[in-house]
Amino acid sequence: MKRLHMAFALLFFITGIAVYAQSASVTVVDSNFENGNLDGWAPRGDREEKLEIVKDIKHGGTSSLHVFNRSKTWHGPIHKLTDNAVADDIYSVSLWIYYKDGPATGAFTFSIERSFKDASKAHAYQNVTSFQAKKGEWTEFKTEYTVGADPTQAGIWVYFELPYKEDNLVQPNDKIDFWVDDIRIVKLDPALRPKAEQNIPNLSEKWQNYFDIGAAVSADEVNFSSQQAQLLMKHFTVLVAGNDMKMETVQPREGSFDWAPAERIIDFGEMTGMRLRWHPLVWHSQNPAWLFQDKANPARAVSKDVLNQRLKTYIQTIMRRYRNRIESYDVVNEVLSDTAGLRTGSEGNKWLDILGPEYIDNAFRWAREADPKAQLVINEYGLEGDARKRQEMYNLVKGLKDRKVPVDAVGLQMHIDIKTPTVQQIRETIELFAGLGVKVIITEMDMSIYTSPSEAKKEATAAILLEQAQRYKDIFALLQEESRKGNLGDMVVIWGTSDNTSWKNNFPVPGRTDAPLLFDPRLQSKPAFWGLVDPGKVRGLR
Ligand code: 9MR
Repeated sequence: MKRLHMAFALLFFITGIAVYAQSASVTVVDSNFENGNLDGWAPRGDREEKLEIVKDIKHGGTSSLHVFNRSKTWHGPIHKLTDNAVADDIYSVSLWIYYKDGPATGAFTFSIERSFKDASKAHAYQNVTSFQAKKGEWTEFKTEYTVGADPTQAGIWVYFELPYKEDNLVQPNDKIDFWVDDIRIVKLDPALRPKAEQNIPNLSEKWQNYFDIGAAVSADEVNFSSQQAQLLMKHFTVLVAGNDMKMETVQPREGSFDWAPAERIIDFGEMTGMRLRWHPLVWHSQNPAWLFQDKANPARAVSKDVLNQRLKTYIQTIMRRYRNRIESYDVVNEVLSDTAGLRTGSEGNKWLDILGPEYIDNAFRWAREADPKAQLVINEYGLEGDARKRQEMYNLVKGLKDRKVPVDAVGLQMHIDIKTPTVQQIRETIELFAGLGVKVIITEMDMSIYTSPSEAKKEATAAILLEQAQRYKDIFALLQEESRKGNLGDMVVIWGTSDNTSWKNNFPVPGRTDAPLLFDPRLQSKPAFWGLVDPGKVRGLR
């Protein structure tokens, strides 16, 4: 009997060591503020806001951290995580938050600040996620942050703030005090990181007779050692940047091109044999300020001649550089208004106001001149469900064709939701443009589980994921049919890989998480994925 006990004790001891040795998670921050000091938390920015330990309001124990005297949305507490950021490290974050003035529910944002090995380089800021708290109640908040692959980064800090607003737009509700408590940040054991599944079918292989399937990514995701990269290499055969090919990144100052972020994606694509798209060349959004300003007097708008020159130089610098490497370009993006006609300055489009509608013709002509073989795309959202916008795109493309402007394809972004548009509307849209002798390609597909901004945050339940899978399946069946008819170009691009990377999280509603893609936040295949590769594996799919 005794001996048996000893044997068990020994066994427990050994397994204990094994478990201990395996779990290399490291607690980096463990702040309950019980010992009365700030524990490494500091006010960020201009140090106008203040931090103090208080005892009247607390979550656990006897004290919490009170943040007060805030005057900017970004005033809040900050804490250093490391001086040496290591790509793919995952920090798991949990904390409790409280506020007592302002709206019944309030959004808070969890953000990251990074420094660089080149200490003279400005720090980078990244909003990781937002979350909702209820007035007068302690709310728990949990998230994970994965360190990106940027080889130039150095230190990382975490901070909490309110959703960003320009300083001159700050309202009293943006300046409220808040309290935080029981903050725990753990650097996860690499063994606990999400792993891309290896023994599942390859998405692209399944559709290869019809089209390639692409993904929008960020430069931070294309690190060969990362699981995100495993997912890309296994399932996708086309790559595009979600943001890193936009002009604010590519040409931050006139004549000074920063190719590095886009080229991390391009290099990864070329090394792994993927086809490449560029998004976008001409857009009204995410442009550098200098673009529309007069050089000598930035308070004045740039002249038509100079802006035309800037446009031509931009298009041709990119397309000559990547000739025979990038196959497909969104030459112009979102040129249609949400109400009528072309998008004007009142909807943010300075191109039209300064250059007139011929900027569209010129952009395509300059693009063709720079790379005669590239596929030139006019990219737009919402054509399927909006008959007016669809017809206006038809008229626009017909005009381009009549004037012999070299447009090859209409890009349907397809940021759709779980109910609309109908498969029939998508069919009509594809066939309408095919009738003009241009191809249709799908450029930014995702499928929100919400149908309106007023819908409250909800769990992606099994029933919702099944409904989503059914719709992905039905739409791809249509795409297959349209491909057979010769109406579709040979790329279908999904706007992200796993749900945690989607722009739909926190947009248009801060704190609302969405689930629009084919893989879940832990990189596991969702029913929607199975709907596209092997529907028999999902019970309830028709
Ligand atoms: O996915 C992009 C997101 O990360 C950016 O915050 C957003 C800013 O405008 O742009 C997103 O991508 C857009 C694309 O460039 C054009 N079509 C709509 C996409 C979603 O907004």
